[in-house]
Amino acid sequence: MLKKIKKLPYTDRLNYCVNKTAKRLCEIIASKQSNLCLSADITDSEKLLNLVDRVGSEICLLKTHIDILSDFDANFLIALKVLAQKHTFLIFEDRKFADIGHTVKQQYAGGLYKIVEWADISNAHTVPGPGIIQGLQEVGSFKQRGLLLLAEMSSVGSLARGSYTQASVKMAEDYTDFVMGFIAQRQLTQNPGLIHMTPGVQWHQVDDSLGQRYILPEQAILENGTDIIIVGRGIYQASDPLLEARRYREAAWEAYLSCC
Ligand code: 5BU
Repeated sequence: MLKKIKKLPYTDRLNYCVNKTAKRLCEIIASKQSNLCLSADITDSEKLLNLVDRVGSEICLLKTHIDILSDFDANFLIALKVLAQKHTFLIFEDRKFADIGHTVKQQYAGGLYKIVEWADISNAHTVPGPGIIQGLQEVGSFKQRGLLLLAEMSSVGSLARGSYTQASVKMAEDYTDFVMGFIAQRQLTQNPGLIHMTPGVQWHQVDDSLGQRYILPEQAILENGTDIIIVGRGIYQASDPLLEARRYREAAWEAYLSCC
């Protein structure tokens, strides 16, 4: 017998979000009826933009790995922003910052990618301690960005578990003006203002050959209590990515509604 986790509708949850990007994300989720994030791990910018234009109607959030693009230039970001406006989704750069505050501040604001300029959301490991949040916040809060903490990972043998995960939750609760939630495999806090996003979601596979471990969309939301599913290969490797994105969106949305 499935034990369902109780949730508030996103239209109510946004009232609990301290972070502005979290509020905006809740609004988009509610209006598009989509708690689906596409992980667009494509290395060619034109192909990536075509994919995003095709499935943009189905997603609330687009997750990028900007450093895997083989032909990155600033025009790509302009085109991506145009698509984000056209389809109304936010952009999440899955940068996984992991250094001391002083260094991550420079990585967030500068370098080739200037992530803070265009990514509404980014994420950080908690292994360095709260200084990583403070460093990123010095750059990000000025632009009202949101940060997700990596409290758990989807991969086999991940060390982000137990007391590490609990300490990450405590860190988030200490910085709710900038930290908007978690990357995790399940709900970690009852605080409705913090959003849980779960990667490693797919219907057709249980794992890949490099340690990725998949769960089903329904399992992620109904059993584990997450808020947003992150799907990559399950969508962009499908023969019809739009149809597949729509199926993931509908499944994740129905699952969430049934918890409300
Ligand atoms: P997939 O194709 O759906 O397996 O892609 C998953 C994406 O989520 C990929 O970009 C990973 O880098 C990302 N990811 C993950 O799979 N597991 C994690 O714990 C974290 C990120 Br954090």
